[in-house]
This record gives sequence, structure tokens and C-alpha cells, in this order.
Amino acid sequence: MSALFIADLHLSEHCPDNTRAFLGLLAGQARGVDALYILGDLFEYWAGDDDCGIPLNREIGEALATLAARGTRIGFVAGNRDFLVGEDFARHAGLTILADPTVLDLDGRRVLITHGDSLCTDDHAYQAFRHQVRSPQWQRAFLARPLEERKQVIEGLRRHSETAKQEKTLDIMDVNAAAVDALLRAHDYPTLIHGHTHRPARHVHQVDGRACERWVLSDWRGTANWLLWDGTEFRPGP
Ligand code: LP5
Ligand code: MN
Repeated sequence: MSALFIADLHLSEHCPDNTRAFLGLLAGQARGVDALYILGDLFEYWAGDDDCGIPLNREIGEALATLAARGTRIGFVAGNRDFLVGEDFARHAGLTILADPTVLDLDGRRVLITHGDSLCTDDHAYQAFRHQVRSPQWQRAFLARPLEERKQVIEGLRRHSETAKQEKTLDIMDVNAAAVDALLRAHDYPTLIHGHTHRPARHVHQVDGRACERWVLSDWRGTANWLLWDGTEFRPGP
């Protein structure tokens, strides 16, 4: 089988280049693979599935649905920006929301996919925030608020996050090596693929004497970026 892995597109009306690149990928390379895995932060932010007044959200959903209808499976692992993507959007876009993390079987090779934010365990302020907003009760209460109010809260939080990040070192915002090892151990030493840190690379972790690859996906900066499984090996592209 073949599969494309992408993450951190941060699609919004303010970045038409990424949208163009994504629509190009959906109408091009993605048609030639069996599966497309989106590992979070597809959107700059997602305020709820009822935010369909934004033409971009509809357009992206329809383009994904067209790809799914042509036979490419689409799996979505939520990021810290779009964890409120729900089943309504999933149905509209023809995608399946996957748990974070999820183990895939690629031609007999076990591959663990995650957004990656849960591995940044040194970022205590973020992890406390994450714990709160990932609770179903919190999400139900937040989604019950009017859409415009939700968007205002998110815009405020975005500003807060940008300020908070200035005070954090790059090390704090990277994955914690022990957290990576623990995850690899817990899933029986798979290959790991994640995004979030925007530091594309291929790492090899030695865990309990086992060598595990860790691929970090690139964010998109006006052009497409992916990791391709071609049935035999992984290759970053384009
Ligand atoms: O995404 P990125 O790389 O910029 O930053 C992340 C972490 N920040 C976030 C916040 C998001 O940017 C914004 C949320 C998107 C929408 C979610 C939908 C609904 C949420 C509703 C919320 C009320 O994820 C950043 C990490 C960084 O990755 C690197 O890993 O450091 O973490 C933070 O900045 C979090 C702060 O450190 C702690 C936040 C405490 C929250 C305090 C509440 C303030 C509310 C203000 C609103 C008026
Ligand atoms: Mn992220």
C-alpha cells in the first residue's frame, strides 16, 4: 500500500498559498495513494463544526470528500489547533477521526502516528492547558457557547500563546526524549511519525536495544510538504 502523511498546514483565509498547495495535493499526488493521513493542525484553528459560514472550511471539506469518493482513505489525528473537529465535519469531508496516538500497519510495518504535542512534556503550562481543553465536559460546555464568542476566546488565546511562546526556550517546546522512549516502549517499538514542532527530521531512537525511527513532519510555508510511504520505505517530499 502507499500513504501520504502531512501535518501543520494551518489553513486559514490569511494564507491562500497553503490552501492552494493543499487543494493541489488533493487533486494530484493524493489521488495516487491508498491513504492520506493528516496529523493535526490542518486548520489555523477550528471553533466547531458549525463554523461553516467560512467559505474556506466548506471548500476544504468538499475537496477532501472528492478525494475520499475517488478511493483514497483519509485519516485525521487532531492537533492542538483543530481538536474541536467533530463527526459532522468528518462526515462532510469523508474522513475518519483517529485517536491520538493510533498504530497503523503499513505492509507489515507498525507505524504510530500522533500530532506530537502530548510529547512536549517539559512545556508544563501547555500540558495543563491541554489537559483541561481535551476533557469532554469542557468541550461540551465550550461548544455550547455562541460561535462568535468562541472565536473571540480563541483569538485571545492565540495572542496569549504567541506571547507565552516568546518566553519558552526551543528545548521546552520540543518533544521530551523520555516521553518519546516511553511511547515507543508502550507500543512495542514502532516507527513514529508526528508533527507540531515544525522541525522536520528523521531521528533514530535506541530504546531497550531496539532502533526506532521517528519522522517529524514539516509545517507548510506556502508549499506542500509530505512524507510518502511507497510500499517499501519512507521518503520526504516533494
Ligand atoms: O500552536 P502553537 O505552536 O502556536 O502553540 C502551541 C501551544 N498553544 C496552543 C494554543 C493555540 O495556539 C490556540 C488554540 C487553538 C484553538 C483551539 C480551540 C478551542 C480552544 C478554546 C480555548 C479556551 O495550543 C503553546 C505551546 C506550543 O504549541 C509549543 O508546543 O507552547 O502553548 C501555550 O502557549 C499555552 C500557554 O503556555 C498556556 C495557556 C494557558 C491558558 C490561559 C487562558 C488564557 C485565555 C485567554 C483568552 C481570553
Ligand atoms: Mn500543533
